[in-house]
This record gives sequence, C-alpha cells and structure tokens, in this order.
Amino acid sequence: MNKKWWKEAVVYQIYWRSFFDSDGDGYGDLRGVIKKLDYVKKLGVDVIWLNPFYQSPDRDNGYDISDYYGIMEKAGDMAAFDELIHEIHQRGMKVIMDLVVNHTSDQHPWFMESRSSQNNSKRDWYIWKDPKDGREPNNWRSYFAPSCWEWDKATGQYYYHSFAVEQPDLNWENPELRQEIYKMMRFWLDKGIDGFRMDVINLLAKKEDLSDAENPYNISYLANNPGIHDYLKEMHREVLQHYDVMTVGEIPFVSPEEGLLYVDESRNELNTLFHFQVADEMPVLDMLRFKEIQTSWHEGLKQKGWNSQFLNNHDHTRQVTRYGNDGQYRIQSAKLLAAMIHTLPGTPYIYQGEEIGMTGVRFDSINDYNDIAMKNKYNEEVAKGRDPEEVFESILLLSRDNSRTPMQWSSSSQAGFTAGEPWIKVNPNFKEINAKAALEDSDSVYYFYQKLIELRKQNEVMVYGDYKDLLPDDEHLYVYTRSYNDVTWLIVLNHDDEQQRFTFNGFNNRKLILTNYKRDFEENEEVLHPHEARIYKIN
Ligand code: TEU
Repeated sequence: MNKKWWKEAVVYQIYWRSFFDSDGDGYGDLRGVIKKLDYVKKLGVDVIWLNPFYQSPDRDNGYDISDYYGIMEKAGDMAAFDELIHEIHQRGMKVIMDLVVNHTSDQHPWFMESRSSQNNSKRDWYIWKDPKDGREPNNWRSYFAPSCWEWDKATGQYYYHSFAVEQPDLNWENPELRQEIYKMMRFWLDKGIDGFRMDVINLLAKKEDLSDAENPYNISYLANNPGIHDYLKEMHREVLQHYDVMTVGEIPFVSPEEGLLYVDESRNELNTLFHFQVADEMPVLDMLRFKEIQTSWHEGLKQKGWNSQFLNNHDHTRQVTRYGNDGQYRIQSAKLLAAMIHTLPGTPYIYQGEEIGMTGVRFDSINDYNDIAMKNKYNEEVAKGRDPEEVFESILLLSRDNSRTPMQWSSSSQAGFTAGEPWIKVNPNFKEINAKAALEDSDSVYYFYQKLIELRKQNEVMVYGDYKDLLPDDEHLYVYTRSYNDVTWLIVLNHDDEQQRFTFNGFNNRKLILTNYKRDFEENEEVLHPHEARIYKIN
C-alpha cells in the first residue's frame, strides 16, 4: 500500500455558517474560522474541509452556486479567503474546498442564458428535454422534489435537476462546459488549496434511457451512469495530476465493487470516497450490518484504494444522537464512536462540534427549521392530505438541521456563536455542552479526540494496518484487530447500554493504550461498562 499524506491525515469539517460569526450578522464566516483556527489546530487535525462559500442565492446553503469565482457575502470576501488559507498553512494544516459541479444555481448566468432560448449557445450546458405525451419525460424523482424535471414555459421544454428546482444539472456531455469547470478548478488550486471534496461527483453522467423507473423512490438511477469514469479520468488528466492534492468524492449508491472503480489507485480518478451504505441503510445503528459493511469495504478496497470514515456531517444527524446514546451515556458514547471511527480503516473525518459531543436538536415547529430537503418533504407530504404533526414527527430524526445548529463555544448568550441573531436557533443544551467547558476538563470528549489523533501520528498501524472483525455475530460488542508489520492492536467496543463481557482468549500479553473509563485496578477486565471503548496493544 502506497503511503500518502492524505491517508495519514485526520480531516476536520467546518460548516462555516454555523461555526463562528465574526461580524454579528448571525452567520458564521471565513474570518470567524480564522479566529478559531487555534482551537482546531490544538485538536491535532491535519486538514480542514470547508463547505461551499461561493456566491450563491443560498437556497441550499451554498450548494446552489451562481458564481464559481466569487465569495458569498455572508461568508466574507476574497481577501478573507486568502487570509484564511494563509493562516491555515501557517499552522501546518491543509485545506480542501467543496467542489459542486453536478449542478449550479438557476441564477447562474450560464443557466439564465441557457433558458433564454432553445438556440442559445449555452442551451446545451444544461439538460433540456421535450415533454412526453404532454408531461414530464419520465417518472424520476429528485433528491429534494417529486420530479427531477421542471417545466420551462418560455422555451417549451423541461430541464433536469437531481436536487431542488433551483439547482439545474449541468450537461457534462458538453466538452466546452467541462473545460470551463477544469479552468475553475485550476483557479482555486493555483490559489494554494490542497484538494477538493467533490459534491455528488458520481451523478455527473446521466442515464440515456429515459424509460420510467419501476420504483421511482429508489433514486439510484441518478448516479453511476455510463460515462462517469471517462469524465473523472479526464478531470484527473487535465487538472488533478498536476497538483499534490487530495480528492474525496461524495459517492452515494455504491457497493465496494463499484466504489473501487472510483478510487483504485491504478485508474487515476479520485483518491478516496464517502460511501453512504451506513447512512442510507440505517436511521439508527444496526451493529451486525455495520460490521458487514466495514468488512466488505475493507476487503473490497484492500491494497488498491482508500476509504473514509465518518458517521455524520452537515447532511446527517449528529452521531451521538443517531448512532450512540445522547442521554445518560452521552460522553462515553461520543468517545466510543470516536475510538471506532479513528481505528477503522480509512481517513477519519470529524464534523465540527462532534469533538465536544454535540447532539441533534428538536425544535417545536417546522418554522424553526431551514433545511430545504426537510421543508420540501414536509410540504409534499402535507399536500397529500397527511396530518402535519405526524409528518413533522416523522422527519425530525433525519432533518439535516440536526447538524447545522451553531457551534457551541460557551455558556454565554447564543452559545458564544454570534453577537447577533443566529440564522438558525442554537441547541438549548449549550449551557452544558460547549467548547469552553470541554477545554477546561481534562477528561472531556475533546481531549479524547486529541489523544486519538496523536496516536494516529505515532502509530502507523492505525493508518495502514490490516483489519479483522473477531466477533461478526455479536450485536453489542465490536471487537477487531488492526495489524501492521509486527504490531497488532485490539479494539474492544461495547456499544450497549448494559455491561458486556469479553474474554481475552488468545490475547494474554496485552497493554492498554486508551480507554474512555477511568478503571479501577481491582476491576474485572473482562467486564465492559456501558459504552466502554478500549484500545490494546498486543505483544
Ligand atoms: O449531498 C448529497 C446528498 O443528498 C447527501 O446528503 C446524501 O446523504 C447522500 O447522497 C446519500 O444518499 C450533497 C451536499 O452534501 C448537500 O448538502 C447538498 O444539499 C447536495 O449535495 C446538493 O448539492
């Protein structure tokens, strides 16, 4: 396995609009990120991923771009951006940006031209189709709307959108468009960024056969279509190979076999990926299936390609709420999940606030929410005549706003996030859960992450070690080894609210490296407390 800096790295994701507000307008911003860089650096992370801050009408929180070369006013300006990358590099960290090139905003000048007439020179930069029998070309849904087709009355055709109506998809078949995107990528790389997180990058190629889907709700037809690998190879040839950067593709709807096609080192496409088998299959943790997924990805990519490890991000409910215990065992559970993510094979990601064990949120009314995915879903279901309360309840757990509430810096007003009115309410639990309290407590979740990251720096086994699941059929205990050269680590996790027992047969000569419980010398080592995590070195 080739050694690479991005395999050894730990990535910290900053959703800047909810991170820190430097000017009191209620939105986090780039200068706010600069102010908190020492906090991030202290954790020990190597790379920062910034969510999109390009110019945008902001219907989908920056994922609807109207100018790839401009900075959204809420975020700051180009001077703030330049200062930010300088400050990140000064501290010995790297920075990757979101690349959103599956779609633009409907306010992007390209789309405004494209929709101006059927024979406009940019018509073909987007995907336009004639109606079929007086209606949409087929029954396909989009992520955020009941149809992926939107009627344009003025020019008498439908345009295609994988996400919201305001996010028309670009037509990657058009070579001129592709060159324009590559030029834009070079612009940012030449400014000194260290790579890209590529938004839904496996959606670029569209299915040619437009016949109806048997089950339109399974929207996997939007992704992995013929031609996708040609585009990514071209992007690599034209742009990426000329820079020492990391790329991580957001790649939904793939098995390990298909995933490998994107990250196989010999294929020259992407470095790593986020797959969504865990997120898409399990609203809450299904331990047995989770283990199966880990093993199959490890076996599938082994020696050939590289994985990522994450349980939450700006789209997915905070991990301690969704996959752990955010009540009685919140701290232990947050630490256990951390220990797991940082000892499984792949590059680990930390989503801002995860390092202090921030939780999901429950607001009283749909009006307190902002997420376009959630709101569109709510409106669609209520329009069908369903009870609004019932619809509301049913979409709470997976609302993307669970992860988008402001970073909790302190117990003061608005959790120390802003001097103004935050764009989204703070989670009411900020008095108890905040960064200030975490930094003052040597036993906090924050310092547990710090230790894990330090361990990764000192022990190649955590990065390059082979992985073996020792108890694939146990629903509570997750026990596995990582081995590299002569070193073997044993990881024992009790992901349960009850005690569990593990007999260390065959692991007699062991040394405890890290645990999330203060253990008493006399205690029976075979008994694991609720949500206890231990990392051992085996001699
Ligand atoms: O997300 C794509 C998306 O919908 C993921 O949330 C989903 O979890 C994944 O595809 C698995 O099904 C990206 C951005 O992260 C999101 O914030 C944007 O809204 C979306 O693309 C559109 O740009």
